[in-house]
Amino acid sequence: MVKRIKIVLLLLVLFSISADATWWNTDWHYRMKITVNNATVHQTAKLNVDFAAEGLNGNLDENSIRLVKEDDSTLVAKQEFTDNIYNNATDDLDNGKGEIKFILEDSGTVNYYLYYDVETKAALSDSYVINGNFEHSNGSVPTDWTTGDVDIGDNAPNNEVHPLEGEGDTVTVKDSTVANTSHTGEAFHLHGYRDNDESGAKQEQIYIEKEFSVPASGVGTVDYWLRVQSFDDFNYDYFVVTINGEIIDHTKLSISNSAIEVTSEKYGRSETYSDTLVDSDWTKASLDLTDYAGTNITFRITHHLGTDDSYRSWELIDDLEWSVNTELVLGEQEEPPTAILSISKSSCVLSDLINGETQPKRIPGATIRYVVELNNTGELAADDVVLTDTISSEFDDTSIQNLQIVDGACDCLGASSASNNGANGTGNGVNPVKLDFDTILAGTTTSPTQKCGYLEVKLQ
Ligand SMILES: [Ca+2]
Ligand SMILES: [Ca+2]
Ligand SMILES: [Ca+2]
Repeated sequence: MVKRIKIVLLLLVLFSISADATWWNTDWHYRMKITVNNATVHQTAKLNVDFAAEGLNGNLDENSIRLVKEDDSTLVAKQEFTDNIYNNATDDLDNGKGEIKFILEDSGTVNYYLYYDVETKAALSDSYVINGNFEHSNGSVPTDWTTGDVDIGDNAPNNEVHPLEGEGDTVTVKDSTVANTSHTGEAFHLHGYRDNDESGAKQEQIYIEKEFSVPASGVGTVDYWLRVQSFDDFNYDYFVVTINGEIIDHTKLSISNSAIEVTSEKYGRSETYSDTLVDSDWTKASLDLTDYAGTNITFRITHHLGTDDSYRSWELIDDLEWSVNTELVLGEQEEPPTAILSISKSSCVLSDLINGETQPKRIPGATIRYVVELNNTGELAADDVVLTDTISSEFDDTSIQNLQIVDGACDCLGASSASNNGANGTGNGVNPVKLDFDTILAGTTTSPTQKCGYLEVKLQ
């Protein structure tokens, strides 16, 4: 009599997916490739990204953004995402778009990867930011800039990032209402004497400087936005730009603003000093960097004050950038590769008590071999694969034995009995059975990576 067997398939596969070289970090769920054309090392790559428009569902976590080199493993050393700037204008926070900037580390036509997520990630450390726009400052301290002063008297000058806590869009100085807003974004730098009178009878200097490397070619310009707010004129209080300590020719800064007088040596308020504030509004300075190609420079803006006790002057600075490369092409949003496992289970009769191994039948006491084949057709390896199967009551589960895992496809009748189940698997006579497949490497649809699990059990 052949007993009809019901096979209970309660297959539970537990596994984790391991990363490989095609995805920088599988904790991140999205990326886009950025191709940079005509790149030169040390240029500033700049592009605006609207993540929702690129297909992101959900709220972008601004802290998750990472620029990774083409090797898909190295973080770009200088990179930032500025949420409140988009297309060179102030943009809302937390709206899934903003400006990407990073310093190029390769020349030619090169790829980078922009990784991002909707899940919360830790922010990159301050050491990565460029902060020409002051949006990445640490409170009032302009991160990645250096500030200093010379021959300062008793009264403290301004030399910090604004707006400070509690400051509004305007402040009152000497009965004048004065704009206190950035060029773009929220933050700007202010140096000079705004909040205090000058110290008197000194040659005070208050500076801010930034060091950077000028590319060897594709040099372009260094640009910054400035706003002179001053009661004192050019002959007493003025601004001097130096590179590596040498005064530049200021007429080459291309400053075009009727409130500002520029000579080769300096710039400042054009109108003579008075009790009426002159505010130049935001104006752009731009200097060709060709003379500094391939060198590291220190770019310093110093406010000199022939100090008095009442005619204050100060300057706002924002949005410094240099050697900008905008020849960036954004690829499509990609999601990480995964392991794709498929399972098939079958059985064969090895022997029975009457016929032995010759044409054995599924009768009580027969030894049945079960085989479970796992195929990985995905681009990632599956790690720690453990398959759990409950042997039904038609079987004598105390007879479970010969659990083994073999590379390749299953061969139910051809395999030899053996035991090699892994450390996370079960032993003889244990039900449910756990087969420890360990790692199943990445495969393809046409050439899957296969492993076969075997076990033997007797019918009741
Ligand atoms: Ca934004
Ligand atoms: Ca700013
Ligand atoms: Ca003055």
